[in-house]
Amino acid sequence: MSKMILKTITLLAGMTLFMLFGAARTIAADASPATAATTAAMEEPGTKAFTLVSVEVDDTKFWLPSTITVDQGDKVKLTLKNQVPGASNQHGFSIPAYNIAEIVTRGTPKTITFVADKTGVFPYSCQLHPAHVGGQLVVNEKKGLLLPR
Ligand SMILES: [Cu+2]
Repeated sequence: MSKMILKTITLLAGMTLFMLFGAARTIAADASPATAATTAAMEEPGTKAFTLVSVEVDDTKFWLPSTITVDQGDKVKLTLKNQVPGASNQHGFSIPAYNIAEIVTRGTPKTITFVADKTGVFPYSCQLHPAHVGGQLVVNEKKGLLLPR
């Protein structure tokens, strides 16, 4: 008899937890779009964080997004993900002007940080495969002369 009561209590406790968690998750889901954007942009004062993903579309490999823009002096944090399918599980990511040259293995994101101390437009690409389409890092002067805000 007491076993049955115990089972009932356990079941009720489980249902309560489930309901509480369900409610909490709903609230989190409602709040997340704005929170996620804010977190990405303001992770740390003066830090600009981006996720760059290597993908393949119709037999062509790309690092996306194709342009990232920061201000001179910003600390830049790049999370690099290689999601290109196929036999080769490694692609490169390089910004020669900033002496950056990384190898990114599929399934193992890599995070790099650097200070954007030089202004200008700097190409990024995969140093392992010249045909792999890259993009550009735009570093504006402090006043934002290249792209007004
Ligand atoms: Cu590549």
